Amino acid sequence: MTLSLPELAYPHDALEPFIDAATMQIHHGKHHAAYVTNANKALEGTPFAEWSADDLVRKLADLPEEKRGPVRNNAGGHWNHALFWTLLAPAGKGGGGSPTGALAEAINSSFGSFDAFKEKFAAAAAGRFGSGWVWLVKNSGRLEICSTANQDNPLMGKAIAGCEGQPILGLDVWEHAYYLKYQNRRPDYVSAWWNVVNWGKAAERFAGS
Ligand code: MN3
Repeated sequence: MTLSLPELAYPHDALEPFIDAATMQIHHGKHHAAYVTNANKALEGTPFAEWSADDLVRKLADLPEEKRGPVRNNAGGHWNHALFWTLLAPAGKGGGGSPTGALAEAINSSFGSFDAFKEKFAAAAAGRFGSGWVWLVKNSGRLEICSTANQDNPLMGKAIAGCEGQPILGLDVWEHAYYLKYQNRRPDYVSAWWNVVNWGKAAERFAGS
């Protein structure tokens, strides 16, 4: 089994005007596709080519040293993007609004309110220097916000990624995720992104974590 590029559950223009079609085409069809190709290339002919993306990111330390760098970047990139697409939905059709149920309660009890959570998450996004991701994770039963550099993710563990737990929500803050429409205005991209967050999917991940 090799890694493969997942189909999007919505057309490229479905997230307009918050995330534009050209960004979606390049982000999914070029950037994500390249992580898949490069991860498969790095693993070709090794027993690790049989591993799932989940195993590759969780068990990075078990890989031979010369494979760890390319797998961290490319299987990490694949894992992160595969999750990211599922956490987006067209505004008003599954995207935007606010969380409900157990996830809403957990956000309120961890951060005080949904608005306070959004503020803290946006601050983490603005504060990530260079390329990376911002996460809402469930770590030892608690919700936390943390961020990772490059294509690291919280499943890689604190020692590797500086952030750990089960990702409930993830936001790509690489420039390729927003530059065509927002140029250097990362905070505007983050504000727009709230309109297309698939809270139903995040709630499912929370319930299953
Ligand atoms: Mn990206």
